[in-house]
Formats: sequence, C-alpha cells, structure tokens
Amino acid sequence: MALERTFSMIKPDATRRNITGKIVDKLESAGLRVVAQKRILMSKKTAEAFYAVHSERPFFQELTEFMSSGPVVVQVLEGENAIAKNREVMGATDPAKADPGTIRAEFAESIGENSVHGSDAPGTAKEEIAFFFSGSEITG
Ligand code: DAT
Ligand code: MG
Repeated sequence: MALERTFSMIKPDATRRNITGKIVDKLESAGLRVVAQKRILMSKKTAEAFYAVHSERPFFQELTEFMSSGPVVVQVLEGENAIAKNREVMGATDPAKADPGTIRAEFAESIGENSVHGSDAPGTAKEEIAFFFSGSEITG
C-alpha cells in the first residue's frame, strides 16, 4: 500500500500532564512520521465545528467544553496504512477497553478525556487535515 496521511490530535488532558512527547514517541515507534504539527487552543466554536458529526450525542457539550479547556497538539501523520495504524496505536475509545501498550491504555484518564483523537477513514482524514492545515504547512 502507498504512503497514507491521517490527522491526529493530542488532547488537553495530555498537554496538561506534559506527556505530549511520550505520545509522539508511541506514534513514531509505530512507524508513523509527524509531517506537520502545531500547538493551539481551540475556541468552543472551533471544537463544535470539528466535532459537528457528534452534535446530537448526549456528550457533545462535555466533549466540546473539554476540547476547548486547554491546548491541543494537531498533527498530520504519514506512513504505510497510517489511518488504521494510528487507530491501532491509539487503542479503544474507552481506556478501560484499550489493549495494553496502546496510548489510551497507558495514558488516558477516562472515556471523555482519552488523550488522543485520530481520523477513522480516508474521507475524514482528508477533511480533518484541511480543517487545521494548509498545504504549505505539511512537509514530508
Ligand atoms: P474516537 O475518539 O475513538 O474516534 P468517537 O468518535 O466515538 O471515539 O467519539 C469522539 C470522542 O467523544 C471520544 O474520543 C471521547 C468522546 N466520547 C465518546 N463517547 C463518549 C461517552 N460515552 N462519554 C463521554 N465522552 C465520549
Ligand atoms: Mg471518532
């Protein structure tokens, strides 16, 4: 399979605990390359736009308040099968159900504050990369 790109975000629970490097180490050890990265603070409105697909879910307010409660690190990751590989190294949404050794098993605090976001399909990867990055900000 050809090189693929995916979108990743290190969430406020992880920036707060100063463990962004530990998370990047997990991504790089899995063979993913960080080809774009920036640390930003999302407004509530930006978080609502980013997570619009979840707007009808009961946890939407909690989710968007949390995601705008502190800095996040947004990234583009590149590698063979990057979308699936990133989801694998992230682990299940609920850290209690995440496989040992995954980012969420090791670092996440709860189902809501679960340290990382990763795109789930080629379409969302493309949309989410474009939501935060212009082409010139991404270098191979
Ligand atoms: P994922 O982040 O694994 O793709 P998702 O897309 O289903 O999971 O949900 C997006 C985020 O919403 C998730 O990372 C944390 C939050 N979330 C999901 N289910 C939740 C729940 N039952 N209670 C609180 N927050 C939840
Ligand atoms: Mg998701």
